Amino acid sequence: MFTKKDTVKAILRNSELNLKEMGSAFAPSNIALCKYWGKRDRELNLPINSSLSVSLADLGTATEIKLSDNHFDEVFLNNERVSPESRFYRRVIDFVDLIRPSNDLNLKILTFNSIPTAAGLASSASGFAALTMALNDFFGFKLSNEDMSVLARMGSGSASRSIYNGFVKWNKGSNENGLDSYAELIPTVWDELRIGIVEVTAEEKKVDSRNGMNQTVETSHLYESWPKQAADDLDKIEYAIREKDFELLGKTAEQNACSMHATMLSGFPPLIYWLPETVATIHKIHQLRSEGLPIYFTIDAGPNVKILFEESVEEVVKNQFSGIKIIKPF
Ligand code: 2P0
Repeated sequence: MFTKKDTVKAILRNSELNLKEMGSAFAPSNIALCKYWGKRDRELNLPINSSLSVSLADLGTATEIKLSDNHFDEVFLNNERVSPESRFYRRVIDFVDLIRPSNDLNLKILTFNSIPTAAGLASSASGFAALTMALNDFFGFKLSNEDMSVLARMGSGSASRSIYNGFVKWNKGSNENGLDSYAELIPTVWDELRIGIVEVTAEEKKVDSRNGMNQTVETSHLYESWPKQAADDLDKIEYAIREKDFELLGKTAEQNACSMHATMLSGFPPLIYWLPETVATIHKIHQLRSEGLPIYFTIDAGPNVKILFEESVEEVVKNQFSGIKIIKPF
């Protein structure tokens, strides 16, 4: 079996250590229009299906890395020291341990999130992408985006997509070693596209995505139909992006998200990330759409709703959904 360490060895085989005083990077968060849901390899985070996302511009994670003045690793999140006992610290340092060339290099890692942590807005995606890019910068490895995408993927699957801005496709790959499972940029610019985030709650969810997707794959009979649906949706979304066909993009993304949630509902115990306000927001979107407003939604493994629309209806959307945060991805 191929391990994470084997992957790092393969990626770094031609890289030389060229330590800088400080490494830094910013990575955007991303929202999938065709979702990643289910792993074929849990050690390497290899997905069952390919996925496609759009990055969220300046909403994401900035990371700075330097040598620690102490004989231990230090992690800060939004200027506050993170306890070495916490899950956050462990996940960061386990990842750093994979990549750092020597255990003598104790690091000080400063992480700044411009999104609420664990509010269904994929902070692990931007977090591991920024950490990967900042480590690459600090150690002077000069890795390609594809190589960094492979590394980030091992921290969190969706992080493979947060290496880039804009539309991003994560090819599932077929190789057991996962070296062909990385994300690539789709170089289409869609200036008019907007994403509105309706934050139903900023509370941490009870079942994280990782456990949610594993539980679904193990127990949902509907999951069988998911890989084919995801592949078909991906084709449609790529076509919609190429043709700038907003209706096709919106309705495919909405159906893809609802199908993913259907697989969660049909597992056991049923996994229901939606709250009453989530459902109310969905009904409101459908009502407005039936009145002629071209808006669609997508929802990740959480209760928050992301509304997809174009610039021409921005004012109407703002007035209809109070407190909505509107993002211009391009
Ligand atoms: C996505 N999600 O494509 C899907 C849709 C959530 C729902 O990727 O176990 O945190 O770290 O690989 O990346 C969230 O899953 O899971 C996710 P791991 P991750 O955005």
